[in-house]
Amino acid sequence: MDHEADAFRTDLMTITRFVLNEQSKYPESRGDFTILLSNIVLGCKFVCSAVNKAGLAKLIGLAGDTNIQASFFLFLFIYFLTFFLSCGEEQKKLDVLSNDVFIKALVSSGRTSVLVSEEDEEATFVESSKRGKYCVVFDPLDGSSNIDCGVSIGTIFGIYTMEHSDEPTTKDVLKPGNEMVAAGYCMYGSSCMLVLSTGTGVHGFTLDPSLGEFILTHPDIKIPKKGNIYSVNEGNAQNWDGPTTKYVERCKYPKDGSPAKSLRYVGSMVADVHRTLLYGGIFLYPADKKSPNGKLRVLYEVFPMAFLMEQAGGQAFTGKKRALDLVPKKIHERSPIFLGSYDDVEEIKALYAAEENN
Ligand code: FDP
Repeated sequence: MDHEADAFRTDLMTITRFVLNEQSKYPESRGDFTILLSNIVLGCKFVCSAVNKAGLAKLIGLAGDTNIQASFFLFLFIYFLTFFLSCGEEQKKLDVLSNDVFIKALVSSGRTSVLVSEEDEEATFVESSKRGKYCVVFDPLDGSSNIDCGVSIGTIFGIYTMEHSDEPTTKDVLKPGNEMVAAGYCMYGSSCMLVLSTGTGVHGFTLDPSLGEFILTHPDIKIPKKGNIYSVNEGNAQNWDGPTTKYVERCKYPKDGSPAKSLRYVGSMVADVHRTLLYGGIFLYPADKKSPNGKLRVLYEVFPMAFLMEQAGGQAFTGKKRALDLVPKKIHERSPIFLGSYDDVEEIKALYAAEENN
């Protein structure tokens, strides 16, 4: 009997219900944000489905091209040759497809004016008949070097409000991250999970594929105050500056008698930050001699993740200041980033402060 009741949980908190509940707290709200968000959610579902099918489509497509009358060895030769030749191509297609999906979803929402995507060199200015009061910065498929091996990848987004009704310009998104009204990411992994903050905590929703709905599974996520994992591309260690080198050394050989931290690094920002958010610890992509501004992009990687970290009780630091206080000058600007558990980020902040004092 209980089993049956479980199958009809129409009282579940879906993401739509959640956002409508939030909206009802602001009686003056006209539902614009709810409409925008439902379009972002739709984009995530499309990309999730495309990512899940990517590996399969490649195999089915190739099998369909193969003449089943051909000899077994010829079949194997063509199969593997085409398979390997198509690998890079497939990756590019999924990036471009995801970008198209989000641009279409955002423009058709009728609630956006300026869009900045990692995939497009220039910002997109929405035609006047479809304009709305929001600007969205996003990376449609972050961690793309992980697509072909099926490792978790994701979409990252941040939302700003337009404060005027003049012609939109890039100035509308070249604002400090602390002016964002919402940020989130969707991770396409063993499950599809959307993590969102509208400035009142961080909430995680898992896609139920049978319903096609994101269900609230992780309400009010709080990052542990201190963690025991560090996450960094240690292959760049020879080019790091003093404070980063010292910090990672301390993770491995703590001086206070505490156990060494574990290293976990997927190489997909969404996956690495998601684990950091849930388990605690620190994710770092520091500056190095080759990349003095680090690798990650301010608008659609650093800001949204920093926003989520702070909302979950953690911190995000650039090596010089609070990440959300940066004021970007260019839409694809980069910045070093250290984010995660409050105490862990505090430690790296102290090392940079000590260096500055010397
Ligand atoms: P990718 O190049 O695979 O798209 O900025 C993109 C990003 O992945 C992040 O998702 C990830 O955290 C980082 O780059 C990985 O960079 P490294 O390969 O240099 O470690």
